[in-house]
Parts: sequence; structure tokens; C-alpha cells
Amino acid sequence: MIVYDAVAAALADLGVDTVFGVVGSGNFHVTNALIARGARYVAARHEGGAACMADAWARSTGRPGVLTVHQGPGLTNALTGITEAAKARTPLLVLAADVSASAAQSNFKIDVAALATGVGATPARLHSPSLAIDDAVRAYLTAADERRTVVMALPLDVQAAECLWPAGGPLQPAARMKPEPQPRDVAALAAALAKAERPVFIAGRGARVAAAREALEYLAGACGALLATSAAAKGLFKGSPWDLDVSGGFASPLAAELITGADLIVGWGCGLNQWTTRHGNLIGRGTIVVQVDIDKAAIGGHRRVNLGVVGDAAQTAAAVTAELGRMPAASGWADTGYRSQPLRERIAREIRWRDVPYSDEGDGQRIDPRTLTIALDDLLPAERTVAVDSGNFMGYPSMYLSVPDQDGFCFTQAFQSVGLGLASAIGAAIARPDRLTVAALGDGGALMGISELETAVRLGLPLVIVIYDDEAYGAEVHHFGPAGHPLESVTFPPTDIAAIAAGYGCTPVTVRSAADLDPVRDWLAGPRAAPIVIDAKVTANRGSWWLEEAFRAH
Ligand SMILES: Cc1ncc(C[n+]2csc(CCOP(=O)(O)OP(=O)(O)O)c2C)c(N)n1
Ligand SMILES: [Mg+2]
Repeated sequence: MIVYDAVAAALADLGVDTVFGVVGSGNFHVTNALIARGARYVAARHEGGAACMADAWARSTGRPGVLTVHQGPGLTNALTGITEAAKARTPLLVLAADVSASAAQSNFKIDVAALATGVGATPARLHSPSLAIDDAVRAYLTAADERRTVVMALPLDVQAAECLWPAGGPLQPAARMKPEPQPRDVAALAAALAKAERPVFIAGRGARVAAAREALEYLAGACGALLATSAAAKGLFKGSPWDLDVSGGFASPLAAELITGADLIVGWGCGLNQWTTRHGNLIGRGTIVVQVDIDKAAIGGHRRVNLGVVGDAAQTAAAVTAELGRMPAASGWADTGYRSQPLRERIAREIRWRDVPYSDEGDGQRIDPRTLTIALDDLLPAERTVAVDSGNFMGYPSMYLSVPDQDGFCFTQAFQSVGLGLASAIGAAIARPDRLTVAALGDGGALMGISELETAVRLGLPLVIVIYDDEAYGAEVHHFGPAGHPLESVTFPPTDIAAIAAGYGCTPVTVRSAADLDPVRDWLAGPRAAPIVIDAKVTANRGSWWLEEAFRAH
């Protein structure tokens, strides 16, 4: 066999059936070999977009994503998306073509392993024709089992060489082992929960990955805990009457009040970082903090904790429930711990941001982003995936658009990069065609990643792309404006984004008030053959609540 074909065959055997990328001469053959082996190939227009698509696809399906790029600039173009994936611990395999060992003076030569290492990804390489198949299998399994973003260099000379399919098949995956929580730690956590009067659980990405909802709800029911998540796990407790939604800057006033009032906070697969705790301000002075994480090094990484438990969120919750020896209240509510019927009713009335009163600042020329988002929440089907870019606007879609479960929210903020939202939405839409995908972008992020509109149109994706258009890098405007700094570098003249979208073949809508949303209704009722782009000219009198909060300690 030729190595590129053997690598494709090995990856196909491991279940690779969807690949994102931009093809150049260096990855042409391996990409075509994957297609020949049955994979769906999604051609992006920029490698940065391709990386975000693969990342979001992996997050939405729970399976490793695969990205294929040309050597040199193909990889450097993809780096921001790769960094986001690496920081978010997305299992992702990057097939990065590389120059031959002899091509020391090639224009395309870069140090692939150094780039990968520099952004927190794991380097890998096809070392030689005879090792290539096992190298590829090992790289894929590292991505899958250790939740790593692996950048595998595929030197052209190795790719083009002959190799033999190994007798007995390629490397076999070793059994995956999760660390069992130590009995002493389980007992300590059970004792802390038994003593707590107002426990709150905050579940993070680790709980989402561990599919820990059931085990956590059961334990929470047994000890009367309220349930919250980090932004990365938003939706995990959707439907529970004790769900406070997201903890941190996005928390609604009632959620913030209840989390601050906790006497015990348990982070489950959650780093309890500055965003999740509002720089620690959501954790009361005397509150006991416990962190459960599968990764020992993560414990206490962002803040001091009173107890660290190394273990998988679901396994640990089950062990603690057994240790506690209590059953959850059968009626679904009881005066246990933090739970009471009056509180349950208050949560039902007040926990959602859209139920928090506000005065609309729209003036007919510009729509209040809260009014816009509430109107969209009413219009759009509940079965949806919401993908959010970065910027001042991001709290509105994150908190005013409901999502059906933890897979309905694609939050690519591990690197805090602007411009990833549209491509992430495309990856999520491909992963979950059963759900309507909503891309929520600022005008800055939208224009940064706009080339992927062509991809969305070409693929006929039924996306709702809503752009919170304040004609500015609003985050910077609201950060520096109040101190009187000049803002010319972060403000822009009006752009007719709807006209640009129409040029790409999307259905365009410009929105200045809620009445302008009628075309969205029509689009939803129609065949949805191309994305709809809503250029919402939003009010920009002030920074969003969460941004003000974030910059207070910036
Ligand atoms: C790649 C990148 N460049 C710059 C920044 C700094 N930055 C953070 S928010 C922001 C503004 C984004 O503008 P827009 O998408 O319009 O959202 P807005 O803040 O206006 O709501 C910028 C430039 C960043 N986070 N990432
Ligand atoms: Mg803006």
C-alpha cells in the first residue's frame, strides 16, 4: 500500500467518517483516500474555519474530530482553531502535511511539533513508512482517549512511500481506565454533604463528558443541593426544577444570590475558574469548596479548595450517594438541604434572564439586544443548537436563548478568540442536522470569519445567523470608553451585512425593531434551503452586564 492510503484505511477502521479541511498538494492524496474509504469531506474556505468546524463537530457528537491541512500555511492558518480545541480538551486529530526530511529549504517548512506544543496541542508524526500505520492509530487514540488535540505531521516523502498492512492488523486500543475515587475522599465528601445546609453543585465540562447528569441529580436529590453548570456545560440540568443554569458572569440575579448563599459548593469536572465564580465573588467567605476532577493536576488549579477528589464525575457521585446511604426525596422536592417548595416556585418564576424586568432601550433605529434575543427565543424551535462567538454581545444569546440540553450549546471560548462562531456553528449543524443551529455573532467576529458563509450556502445548511451589529468592537468600546480613551481604532462605519450575506446566497434581513423579524418567521416556515442572516442593528449605550462584571477585575 501507499502510506497515505494505509493511514486513511486505518483511520476509517477506527470510525473516522467526517473530515474537515482545506486541500492543497500536501494533503490532497490522504484526503481523497479518506473520501474513497467512505468519509464525508467538508471543504472549508479557510483553515481557521475548518479547525473550528472540526472542533464544534467533535463537541456536538462526542466523537473525535478530524481536520486535514496543507503543509506550512495550511497549518498556521488553522492555529487559532487548534488552540481553542486544545484548551477545551476537544478530542481532535489534525492531519498536517509536512515537507519531506530532505526539503530543508522548502518555503513550506515549519517546525510542526514546536507549533503544536506551543499552543497546548500534542505533537505526533508519521515517522517512517513501516511505522506510519501505528503512528496514525496511536495519534487518533491519544486524541480520543486522553481528550487531546493531536497535530500529526505527515511528511510528504513518508506519505508517498510503500508500506505493508500489518499482519494481524494495526495497533489495538488499550482498555480505557478511569481513576476510582479513593474511599477516604468519598467519605469526606459524603460527610461534608451530610452537614451542609445549602449545598450547590456546579457541573463543568468534565461532568458533561462523563454524562453525569443522572448520577449528580440523584445525589443532589439526596442531599438537597441546587444545580448549576459552567458555561461549557450549559443545559446539563435542563428541565430540573432545581436548575440555576450557568454560574458566573452569566448567572441571573437569583442564580447569583443562591450560589453566593451556599455553605458548600462542589465543582464536578469544573475548574471553578474566574468566569464560573465571578473572580471568586460568587463563593461566600465561609463556604466550603470541594472539587471533583478526573485530572489530579486540575484540582485547586484556579482557586483554593477545601477538599479535592480525583475521580470521574458520574462514578464519584454514585459512590458518594452510596456512602451517604440516603435516597432522594421521592416527591421531587422536600425540605432537604437548600430545597424547599417556596424556593422551587421562586426558581420557576425568576431564574431565567428573560423573566428579569428591564427597560427597553430600542428607539426604532436600533433594537435592544435583550428584546431581539427574547423575540428570537420565542420564534425559533426549541430543538436547537446555539453557537456563540466572542464579544460584548455574547451574554445575550448565551442567556436569553434556551437550549434543549448540554449538546445544544457550543461555547468556543477556551481561547477567548473572536471570529470562531460562524465556523463553529457550521460544524455543529453538520453534527446535529436534527436541530436548528443558531450562530450568534458580533459584527466584528462575523466579518472576521465571513468566508465560511460560502461553505454554509454550498452545503445548504439551514442556519440562523444572528449578528449583534453595533458597528464596533463593543467589548473594547465599553472597556475603554468610560475612561475617555479615543475609540477610533475600535469603531467602524455602518456595514450592510445583509447585502454581503445576500451576495453569498443567504436570505438577508436587517432588523431595527422586533417588527422587522417577520421574514424570520417566513424563513422558518419555508424550505430553509440557505442560511438566514439577521443583521440586527443593536443599541450600544452601555456594555453588557457580564462584560462590566468581567472588566471589574480585568
Ligand atoms: C482574534 C481576536 N482578536 C481580538 C480580540 C480582542 N477582542 C475581544 S472582544 C472584541 C470585539 C469583538 O467585536 P464584535 O464581534 O463586534 O462583538 P462586540 O464586542 O461588539 O459585541 C475584540 C476585538 C480577540 N478576543 N480575539
Ligand atoms: Mg460589535
